[in-house]
Amino acid sequence: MRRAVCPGSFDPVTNGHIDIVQRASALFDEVVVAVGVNKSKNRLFTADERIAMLERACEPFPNVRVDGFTGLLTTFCEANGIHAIVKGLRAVSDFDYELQMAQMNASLADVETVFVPTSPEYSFLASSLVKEVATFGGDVSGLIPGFVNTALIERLAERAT
Ligand code: COD
Repeated sequence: MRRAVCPGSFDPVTNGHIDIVQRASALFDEVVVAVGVNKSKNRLFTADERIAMLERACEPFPNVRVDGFTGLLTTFCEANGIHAIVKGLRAVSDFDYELQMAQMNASLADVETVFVPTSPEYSFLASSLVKEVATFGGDVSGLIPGFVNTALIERLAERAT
């Protein structure tokens, strides 16, 4: 079985993430979307919330499951029999860091990183920008699933009070 992981922070999941997961699901028998849980990082959504949002967003893809992981991604790969990491690439700026991580991961475990180029309509899309625009009242409803937009507006309103 060809199994791959799509790792990320997904704080929150965007249409750009979903596009990469969907395309990975067409290339591999099974895809695990792995949510990195790093307690030292200040996230807008908890790990459980991010996992729940991804599970809902990935419902249309039967060979995709969602999990959380702590520690090294390569440890998660080894524990799950995964030898392929799928990463989305938006721009050259992504490539510099992603290449470094790919080479480090390959030195740690028997894993290959597969880069999937972003679809042009998502090339500017990042969770951090979505949060920033939404914080100042901008409309990001076309960039994230509707239920994520609702959760985002609610969470930002809670934070503002
Ligand atoms: N179009 C295409 N791809 C996109 C888009 C878009 N619009 N937006 C995001 N992506 C891709 C990113 O390029 C990335 O590949 C993936 O989606 C996830 O993005 P994010 O921003 O949600 O997640 P990141 O980049 O913060 O996740 C980083 C990891 C959690 C994967 C990384 O930190 C990690 O592996 N951590 C575990 C600790 C570890 O093993 N460290 C050693 C690394 S060598």
